[in-house]
Amino acid sequence: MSAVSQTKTLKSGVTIPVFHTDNPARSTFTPEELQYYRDNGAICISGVFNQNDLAAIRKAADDLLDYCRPFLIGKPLLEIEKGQVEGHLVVRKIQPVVDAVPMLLEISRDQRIIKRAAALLNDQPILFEDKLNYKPPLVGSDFPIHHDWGYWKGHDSSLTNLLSVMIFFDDATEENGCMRIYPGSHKMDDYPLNGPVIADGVLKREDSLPVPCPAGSILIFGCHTVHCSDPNFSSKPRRALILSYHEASLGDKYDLRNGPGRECAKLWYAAFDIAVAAVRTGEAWERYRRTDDSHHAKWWNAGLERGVEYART
Ligand SMILES: O=C(O)CCC(=O)C(=O)O
Ligand SMILES: [Fe+2]
Repeated sequence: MSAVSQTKTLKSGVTIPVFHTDNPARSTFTPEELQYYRDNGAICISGVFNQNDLAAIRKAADDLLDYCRPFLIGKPLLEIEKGQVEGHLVVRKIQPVVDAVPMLLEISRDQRIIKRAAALLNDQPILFEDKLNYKPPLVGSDFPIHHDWGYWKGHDSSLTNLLSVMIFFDDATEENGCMRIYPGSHKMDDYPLNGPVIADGVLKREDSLPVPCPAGSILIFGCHTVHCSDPNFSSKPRRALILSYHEASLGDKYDLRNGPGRECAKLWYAAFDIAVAAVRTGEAWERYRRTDDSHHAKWWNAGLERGVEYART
């Protein structure tokens, strides 16, 4: 069954429900939930992941950080926060993630997600994008006013009906930078863009609705739904995994979105490790340098050089 477990009334009088499920395995929507999604372009359902699931997802998020260590500016997969904590670089976001940690691939195929995404896409969902936003304490930065379609539309004109499932494994509150959405924005004609984001002055930040989501909940939103989030100056993390899907009828577009970056990251990471080991054991690292002038060689050599530099500091 489903019931609204939390409401919040803003000054404007708009109410944001968080629908709660006490039967996560059912993975379908009530007519009320479906209507809410169609009207607003986003819906939050709490109680989808239990405490055991959350422990496993938190471990996967830590494993992913370990996979990406050491944190370096310019390293593939990583976005680093501008602010540092006690002189250390802090990870803002990692993308893509399912290659690196098997548990994250499993979640992207979890029936609690897949069945709900299928119900809203009217087709089987195929993974298109996967990222983990760490929104770390004290220095977690904001996200600009945008819809994800602004980032995706250049790939393929058939990609018009994607949705994202955001899995919260920390409580997301107004204090630690919860998502903020513009209800109904998915029904608007094209907003003027500046690059991938909505152009300055078109929408006001204060008109967005904060959507606090408790750990274990999912926020589903369409690729045309405008959203943003505030910085995290609090002492608590606001981590979330965001999985985006398109309809199976389009084929598989994962490589269109991730292919080149994924290949380059694999080469860079492998070369980095080889160079670090070579420098530390006194082996001549230069023998690993590639001399062809291919795109792959460029990424391989960049990883090698960064590894040498890192091992020597
Ligand atoms: O994590 C957030 O607060 C927003 C993330 C987002 O909108 C994105 O990564 O496209
Ligand atoms: Fe987004």
